[in-house]
Order: sequence, then structure tokens, then C-alpha cells
Amino acid sequence: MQQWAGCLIRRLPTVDSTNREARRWTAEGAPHGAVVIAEDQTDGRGRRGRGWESTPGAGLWFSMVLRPDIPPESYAMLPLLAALAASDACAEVSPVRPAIKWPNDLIATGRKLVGILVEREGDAAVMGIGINVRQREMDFPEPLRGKAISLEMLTDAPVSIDALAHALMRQIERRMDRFDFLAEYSARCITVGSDVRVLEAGGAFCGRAEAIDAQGALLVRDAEGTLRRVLAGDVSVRGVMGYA
Ligand code: BT5
Repeated sequence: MQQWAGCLIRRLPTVDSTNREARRWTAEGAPHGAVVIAEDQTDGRGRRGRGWESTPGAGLWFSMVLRPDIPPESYAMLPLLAALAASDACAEVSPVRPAIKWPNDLIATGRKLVGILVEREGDAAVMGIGINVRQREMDFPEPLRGKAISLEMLTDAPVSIDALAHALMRQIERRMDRFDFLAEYSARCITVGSDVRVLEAGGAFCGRAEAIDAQGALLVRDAEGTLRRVLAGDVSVRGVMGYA
């Protein structure tokens, strides 16, 4: 049993976004490890203004408040920690261990299974994780069909959303307390060692992803041989999720 992760759990039938709720709660003093779980999100959020499709009752829509004792530059590692924790939590409750694509997409059979959104709220952070569990192909809106997948589509066996939530809390706590997961993350991340296309605010470039540094940035060798540090940006991996 974990010590602090899930010390308080706010379970809601519906909310705009569990991340927003956790941020409001953080501002009111929610403790380290407090969790918000909703059955439905009316305005589930992705990164950079994108949305997250949260089929009611069909997934784990989860946010945890973190008040970690880490230096500010280490906050960028939190999405990576979330990816490892979510991948292992899926493997605890189902036969699926999703692959990790830098920084925080979890994919299986080339489709997106999990989305992660970590946001700062004052000195704290909110770690938002969405895991598709029960959806069938037709439950996803048209643009996501063929691109999104759920645990039960992969296994054809029932998966307990509650057991998944508890596995996730344990996995987050274990890694937060040690905070030395870079080597493990690098070994398990399919982006490292792959040809990638990086889309940044200033434009796009292609190269080979060589490593991840201590701040969680992706180091990409471009066509001119220059090693470029990618902190934020959308990275496509050749051969995965539509990038030929
Ligand atoms: C993410 O953004 O993947 C972060 C999603 C985080 C969702 C969780 S749910 C609990 C917590 N509360 C929130 O409000 N958010 C967090 P990004 O990398 O920007 O990807 C967003 C894109 O993923 C969308 O533009 C769609 O293309 C795709 N997408 C949306 N919903 C999806 C789903 N259910 N399954 C797979 N892909 C989806």
C-alpha cells in the first residue's frame, strides 16, 4: 500500500477537466498526492490547447496534485515519470505494456492509448493522465478512429478502472520517492534511436533521436550533424502513428 499517493481522492461523476479541478483544489491547499477521478470530462484537455476525448465511464480520467521536493528544473521530468508509471499500471491490470513515445504518449499497435498533461500550479504540479479502457472503435469520434485504442480493444477481456487507478497511484509514488528513472525511461522509450521529425514553433526538421538529457529534453542529431535539444515540440517517430 502506498503512503501518500491517493491520500485524498475526489471522485466526481462529471467535471470540466480533472486537471482543472485538481488545479482549483491545489490553490485551496490540496496535499501532495491528492487525486481527482471523474467518470466524465466535459472539457478534457490535451497539450497546447488540444482536447482530450473522455468517453463517459469508459476510461480512467485522473489527476494527481504533486508538491514534490525537487529542483524547479526537474519538473520537466514529471511527464516522463507519468509515462513510465502509466505503462506499468496498464501492465499490472492487463496483458498490455504500452510503448512510450517521448515525451508522454503511450501507444499500442501504433495507436494512442494514454495521454498525459502535466501542468504547474504555483509551486505544485498537477499530473493528468487519461487511459482509454472500455471504448470500442465506434465510441471514438470519427477523426480518432484508427488512431486511438483502448485496453479492452487490445485484450478483449474486462479491465477494472478502479484497479488501474490504484496501480497508477502506487507506480507514481514508487518513482516519485526515488526519482532516478532516466536510464529506465531512455531504455523503454521507442523514440530514442529512431528517425524523427520535430515540429517546433519555428519550423520542422528531421534527424535521429540519440538520447534524453537530465532535464527530460530529447537530443536530436539533425541532417547537418548538429545535436539539437528539443524541450517542447511535437515529435513523430518514423514508422509509428502515421509517419512513413
Ligand atoms: C495529450 O495531449 O495527450 C494529453 C491528454 C491528457 C488527458 C488527461 S485526462 C485527465 C486529465 N484531465 C485533463 O483535462 N487532461 C488530462 P496531446 O499530446 O496534445 O494529444 C491530444 C490529441 O490526442 C488530440 O488532439 C487527439 O488527436 C488525440 N486524442 C484525444 N482524445 C483521445 C483519446 N481518448 N484517445 C486517444 N487519442 C486521443
